[in-house]
Amino acid sequence: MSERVYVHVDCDCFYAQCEELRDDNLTRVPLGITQKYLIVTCNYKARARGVTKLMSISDAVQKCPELVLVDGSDLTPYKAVSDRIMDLLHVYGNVKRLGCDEMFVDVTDEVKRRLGNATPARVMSVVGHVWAPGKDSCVRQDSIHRVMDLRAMNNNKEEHRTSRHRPDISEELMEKATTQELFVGADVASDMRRVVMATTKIRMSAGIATSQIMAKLVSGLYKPNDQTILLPDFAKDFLASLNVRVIQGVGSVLSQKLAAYNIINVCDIWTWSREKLVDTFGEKQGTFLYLASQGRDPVDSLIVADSGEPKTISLEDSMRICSGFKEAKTLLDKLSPDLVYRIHAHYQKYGKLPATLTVTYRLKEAGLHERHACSTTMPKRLGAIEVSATALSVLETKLHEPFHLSLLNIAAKNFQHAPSHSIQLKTSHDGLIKSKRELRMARESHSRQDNEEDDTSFWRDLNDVDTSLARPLGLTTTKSNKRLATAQRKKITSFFKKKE
Ligand code: DCP
Ligand code: MG
Repeated sequence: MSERVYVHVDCDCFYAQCEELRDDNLTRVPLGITQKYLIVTCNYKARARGVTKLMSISDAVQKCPELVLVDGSDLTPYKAVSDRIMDLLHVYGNVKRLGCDEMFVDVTDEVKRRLGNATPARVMSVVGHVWAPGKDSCVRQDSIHRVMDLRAMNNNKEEHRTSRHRPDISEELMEKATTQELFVGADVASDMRRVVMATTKIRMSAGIATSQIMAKLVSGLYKPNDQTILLPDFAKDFLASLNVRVIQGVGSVLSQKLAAYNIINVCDIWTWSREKLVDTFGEKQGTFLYLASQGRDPVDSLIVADSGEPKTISLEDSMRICSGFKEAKTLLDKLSPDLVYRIHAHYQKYGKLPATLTVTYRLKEAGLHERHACSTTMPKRLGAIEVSATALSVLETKLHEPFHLSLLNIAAKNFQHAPSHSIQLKTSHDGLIKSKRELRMARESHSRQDNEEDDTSFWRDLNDVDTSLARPLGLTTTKSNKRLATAQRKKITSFFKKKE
């Protein structure tokens, strides 16, 4: 096989599905999962009512007054489901995790195995969709908050049930080995989705392509619970009119740089030679842009066999303002017990402990993507108090009061097989913290101040959204948070009462 075959999978409304697993009643209602003042995701019933991911709670409730809200600030159950899915996918090839609910799988060897040594017999029927340029090919952005979430314009489930999923593809293209291999790749993707569904009850969508970049872009076209193939011959057609931001790896800083040269859409990159891109953006970024604009991955992007072991464990919190070491300490005291808990879980699974503690902060006046990181040695006595104190002393070497932080992140890195006597791992309880309640108690026992805001996702730094910008008026104070929480509770209680 000359090309690789990649499958990108992405769970549908992931946190919402996880909550539906915990409570079947939630499958029957429009459901929004909240963190602070945002709907981080919502089920497809809610989406049909105009609710979108990352909409403020107040806007969402206005759009859909029946919306049932569930707090999603404890990520432990979502992480557990994510890990189970990851384990199931290893059977099909090397897996790379991209976010909590999305993964790439290199299924090249599995496709080879299914094809045997024979020249691929012509596969006539294909599972899911094949994207091809033409009258039905338009794509749109799913919500204003996420440029990279693309959906097919003609994503009408009723229509698809009756229509053919395969557009007209020339005989010549059908004969190509790559086309046939991708069709077999689609079978593999379909098996993966079926196994994940049968084992975890989680629905996923998938994209199948010869590059990771394209597999990811087409994966959500027919969400929920469907899949799409992109043939390499159509990659440029697909990319032409899309904003450069859809390319994974083009963030807001790079897209602004590109805009300064009038490069807005992917096809604008094509007017530049590879040499000119390298001269202007440097060897690495220039080559990346050149290849990505053609739907090709960077040269070093092969997915290597991975034990699934995370390299970093991090937690962070964004806040409106933190303007002194006292407030920073309160935040660190809140984050540290969870970090220690996760280090403990990591130690139990992989037998490794982190040697480095990194503190990252964002200054309010600086840009959204400007973060400062500083590292130190992990304290020998690895407990929440010690971690918090070490993190604070690192901050003290970098900052002078008054300062204005809008984000604080603490991370454990550089995991090593440590002799058990070299570090004393000290969770906040005697033994492993098991339940959500215990975790909360551990957090509270280290938090001097009664702070209502929960820590944000350790996956949150995958997001390009400045949550502080989305904060709606009227939901910013502790009082209104309390009112909101009470309103949410009432809504949920009344929903279940009605059900009975
Ligand atoms: N998430 C989050 N904060 C964000 C974006 C997402 O906490 N800014 C969480 C909630 C999502 C999960 O990550 O459930 C996965 O993100 P996706 O973008 O894949 O969204 P969903 O899986 O919820 O929906 P979709 O069906 O569009 O994939
Ligand atoms: Mg998803």
